[in-house]
Amino acid sequence: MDIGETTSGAATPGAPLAASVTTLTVLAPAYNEAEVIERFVRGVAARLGDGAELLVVDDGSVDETGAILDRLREHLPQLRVVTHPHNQGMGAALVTGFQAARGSVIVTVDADLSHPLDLVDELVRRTDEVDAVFASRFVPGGGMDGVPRLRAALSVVGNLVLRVLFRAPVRDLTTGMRAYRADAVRPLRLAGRGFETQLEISVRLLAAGKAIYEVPLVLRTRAGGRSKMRYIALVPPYARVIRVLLPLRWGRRS
Ligand SMILES: Nc1nc2c(ncn2[C@@H]2O[C@H](COP(=O)(O)OP(=O)(O)OP(=O)(O)O)[C@@H](O)[C@H]2O)c(=O)[nH]1
Ligand SMILES: [Mg+2]
Repeated sequence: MDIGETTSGAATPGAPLAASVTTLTVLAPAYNEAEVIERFVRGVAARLGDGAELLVVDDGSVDETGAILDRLREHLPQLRVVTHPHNQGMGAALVTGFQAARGSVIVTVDADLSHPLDLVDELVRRTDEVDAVFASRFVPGGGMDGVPRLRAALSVVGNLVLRVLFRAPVRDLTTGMRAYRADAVRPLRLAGRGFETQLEISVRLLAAGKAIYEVPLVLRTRAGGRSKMRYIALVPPYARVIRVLLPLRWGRRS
């Protein structure tokens, strides 16, 4: 499998070879992922085709994540790292990544190996037809494997409520594994800084009339390290973002 292709200019005899164009950015937000980041980076790098890049946004990690990325960068030219001096949140890292990405397609994946890297190819391919492709736990064939019960239950119920609230024709509004056409996601003005940003992106894409397609995802539990998800701390930012987004309910034109 080969993720990403290099497109070059027309093969006009005698013409200089056009500089290769990056077509794909795999974008991973990472915060204190020292236990898994090397396995993750090597796993992605092994699958990247020419002209594709892996962009890790290290969001002020205070463990060895930054040092490991520095070392890996020396011999993995496809790896790019953007570092926030202080932790700003997963959504803030995505916003940084969307602006820094060089690919015309951007695939977001968690850095904890909970997302199947073999799915990246299919997500990218489907962006030929639609603006965004979500890897969804809640379409036939999708699910969660080994994810703690409370976490799984919250995801199921939360997504059900959000879907009804926003009248959204998308089943997994909060999934972290997605492919976007860069020109669809980059113009979004995102207020979220944390995990709630995934919901914000979903709703803003729909409100902008963008087409979203879902493919099944079996989410695994993280391969190592500690979860950054704090359930109680999620409530205020989710409440804030829901209040901001409600006027954008899908199908409502106001
Ligand atoms: N840049 C950035 N990334 C973060 C932050 N918090 C979490 N992440 C990353 O976002 C991804 C998802 O975070 P997780 O802690 O795995 O959250 P989760 O997937 O909901 O929960 P678990 O897999 O159960 O831990 C991982 O790649 C994290 O490293 C943050 O504050 N900043
Ligand atoms: Mg995770």
